[in-house]
Amino acid sequence: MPTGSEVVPDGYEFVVVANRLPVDRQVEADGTTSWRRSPGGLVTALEPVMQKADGAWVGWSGAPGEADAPFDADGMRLVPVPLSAEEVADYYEGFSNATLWPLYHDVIVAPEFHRDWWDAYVRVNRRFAEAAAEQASHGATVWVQDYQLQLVPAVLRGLRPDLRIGFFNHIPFPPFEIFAQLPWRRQVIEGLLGADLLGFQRVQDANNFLRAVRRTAGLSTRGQSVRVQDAAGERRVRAHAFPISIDSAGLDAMARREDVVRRAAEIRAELGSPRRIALGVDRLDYTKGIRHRLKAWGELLEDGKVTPEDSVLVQVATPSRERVEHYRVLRDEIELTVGRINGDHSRLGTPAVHYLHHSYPREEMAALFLAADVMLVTSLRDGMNLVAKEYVASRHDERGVLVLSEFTGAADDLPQALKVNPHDIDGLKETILRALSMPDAEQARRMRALRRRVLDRDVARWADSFLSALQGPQP
Ligand code: GDG
Repeated sequence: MPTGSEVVPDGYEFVVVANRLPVDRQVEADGTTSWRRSPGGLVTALEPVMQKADGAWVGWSGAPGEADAPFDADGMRLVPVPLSAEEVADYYEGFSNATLWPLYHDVIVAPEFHRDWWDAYVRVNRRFAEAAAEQASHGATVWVQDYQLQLVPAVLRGLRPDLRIGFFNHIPFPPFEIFAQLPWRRQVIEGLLGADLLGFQRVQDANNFLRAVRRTAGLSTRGQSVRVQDAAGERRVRAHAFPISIDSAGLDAMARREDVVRRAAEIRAELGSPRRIALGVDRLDYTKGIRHRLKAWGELLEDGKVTPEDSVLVQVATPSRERVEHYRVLRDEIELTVGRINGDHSRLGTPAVHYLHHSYPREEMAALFLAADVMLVTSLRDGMNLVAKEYVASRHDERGVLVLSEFTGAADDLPQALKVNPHDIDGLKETILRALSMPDAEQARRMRALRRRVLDRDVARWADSFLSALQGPQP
């Protein structure tokens, strides 16, 4: 795939800056390097824009050490940014995933504040900004992604005042009372204010950000915008909600494929149809409420409201951030709980819970969605939750019930789902029972309405609306 490292003299008109490149670096047995496309909603959404606009993507390869030279793939320029092993530990696993991630998710676990992690975050953000500044043509649009890179907008503006800079936060932005704990809150706000447009998942997140601007930077806001003064003069920065979505048509088409439909029937048969299947699909993360879901399911078995003969819970828990302590502890807790539930309730050949700590191909995920009677999304806090939208996009048969936590961004977008407060275990149990026994006609009515929304508001529309707000005339 790589085609050399020649520098394009004029630079690129559209530059995405994200922690990760949309490819994974593979080292082959003979020591050579190859790149494998890592499929994800973001790259699917941005690929057409990239190809049309002459685009570059700046990001880390996922492996520590020296960075490879920039190369071209799938119609875009990929620009690897190097991270040393220590920077991976301090900037990525440390400040991003053990400070910001818990802080921005309602402190479900306690965030850790370490000055050397912060120093690494500052250093690495500067490096990403410098790499973007080198790639962008005069007046280019640069779109910075997510919480790992909140300082990039201001550094980039300092280096290249000619650019149009956007930032999108994929995770929640916390209420000021929580954000205020961050020892470097002012620097983070100033970093973000380097952008022209800040995108958030929910209106609430944009409002939390604007309040943090007032409280931390002492600036006054007007509606959804704030005036800032910097070296280049006075600018207006806007903060709005742009709820992200998925490649709905792509997933709908995949779920209609004959092999996927056949595989879904196979899964149902393997699990002992007509058993009802409840499904959870999450990265193994404490924000996803997997323990709450297991608690509710365990109690339903305990109460005899579900039995392993009539229902089964399938929990896919994709391995995630396994070098971060809280994630190791969570995995142990979940596996202990699953073991207990199965020990207490399973029958030979009929487990009460299927727990799968793997990552699966997209086709298998689509087949699982299509096979599941009930989808359980019980996050304690979630920026959006794409799994909820993927379940809906897969259900061309207009069957299945989505149980959805109120604490997800998706809850604002999917009003016909059955809403739950995952902390209310009794409420969660009742809702699961209601979902398991919902009549076909009601399932169809709800699913039809959900599908209209998910198919209409897809990820391409999300990218278009953000980029037209960013590139349009500045108010
Ligand atoms: C962050 C925010 C926001 C999971 N297991 C497998 C697999 N997946 C895919 C899902 C889905 C994606 O990973 C997970 O997306 P989520 O939105 O559910 O959650 P986060 O990873 O926490 O994402 C979140 C998102 O950013 C986008 O802005 O919605 O709130 O936290 O697409 O299907 N895919 C495959 N195999 C697996 O085993 N192929």
